[in-house]
Amino acid sequence: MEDLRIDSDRLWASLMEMARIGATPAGGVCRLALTDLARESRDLFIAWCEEAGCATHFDAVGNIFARRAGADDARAPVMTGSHLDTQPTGGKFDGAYGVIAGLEVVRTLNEHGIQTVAPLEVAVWTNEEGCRFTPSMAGSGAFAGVYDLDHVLARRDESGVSIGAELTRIGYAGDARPGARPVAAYFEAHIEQGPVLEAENTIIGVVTGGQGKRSYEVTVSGQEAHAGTTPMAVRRDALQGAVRMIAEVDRIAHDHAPQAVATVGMVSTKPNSRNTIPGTAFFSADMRHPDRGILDAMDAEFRRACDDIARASGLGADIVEVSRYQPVAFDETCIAAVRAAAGRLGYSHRDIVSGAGHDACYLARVAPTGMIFIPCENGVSHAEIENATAADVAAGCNVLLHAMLEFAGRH
Ligand code: HGY
Ligand code: MN
Ligand code: MN
Repeated sequence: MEDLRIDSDRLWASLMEMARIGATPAGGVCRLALTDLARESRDLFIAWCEEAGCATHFDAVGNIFARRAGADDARAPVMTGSHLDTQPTGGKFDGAYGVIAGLEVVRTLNEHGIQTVAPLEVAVWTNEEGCRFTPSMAGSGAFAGVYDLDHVLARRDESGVSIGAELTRIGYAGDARPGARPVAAYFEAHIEQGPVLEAENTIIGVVTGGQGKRSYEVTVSGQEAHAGTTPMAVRRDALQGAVRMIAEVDRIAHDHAPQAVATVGMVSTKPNSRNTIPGTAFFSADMRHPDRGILDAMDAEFRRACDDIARASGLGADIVEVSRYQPVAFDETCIAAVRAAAGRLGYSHRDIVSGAGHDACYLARVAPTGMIFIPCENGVSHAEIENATAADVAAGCNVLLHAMLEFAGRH
């Protein structure tokens, strides 16, 4: 078994074929959750898995599970997977790599006639990115009991369309309630999406856990008025208030350097007219830190800053926290299996905490969980230039194969 390896060319070819669904002229992928492109990618994945002899099903939030029977099929499955939805300016690897790597594990075991004792499952989690619908990681969150099924189905995008309606429209509204079944272990392969592995010329990240995140939507309310006739002293300009609050988001992260990060990715105003003072402004805020206490302190500072600015400017500030998760530690036995597999396979490796959120962060609540990172070019992700090498893609998949085999056993 030690010399068992995946087929790198087959893995790369399937990754590139999947990347054609939603391909952008700049070389990226735009495949938002539950769109027609998402359906196309889901259909392709299911076709590949059924060609590989898997039984497939999907649950009530559209999480897909491709199951390869084990010799003792009554056992809880050893699971892997990730997501197929992308950011608007997404790349070929974020999410899709973990899904296709799981399929390649199945294909490799088929090719070598190897049956595992426990069954294997490859999962595709719904709405991991959280850009079309909030919250992010909604599918894995429903599976792990973080979110109630009805809460997820009722979430709406900016046009008012709900997750439930889109699942029905694209044919992925399953019957099975998410979760409520045992998982022996979960492993997820993913690009690091940051600069550490590449900077250290290291192939495998042995992920020990993930940092915490708090995600907000802020609505600042003032008063529309004429841009030409309203004296500065009497204005209640919602956008000017939002600008000062947004500056505080950045300051708070810098005050908690070097580990804190904070991002304002969405800004809009109403009526959004060049000669009317904005009566309403909206912005998102995303704050993260590996330490729970510091993340809570950042939250308190952010809320206080918004309230102080609103009061000083005669504005209203409504802060809605759309999602949060605490820093998570992965399972020691899964971490050890990843580290040992990387070592046996001769890959340079190092422990690392994930800066990004992943479905694994929620699976860790219901199953022993580990992750495998590989480098990405210049540490860039959530961008059309996102890139990884075929060699690193194959290395991560080989580690995934051997870590899963350690838990599933060979018949
Ligand atoms: O936001 C995240 O960390 C993930 O990429 N959805
Ligand atoms: Mn991802
Ligand atoms: Mn992502």
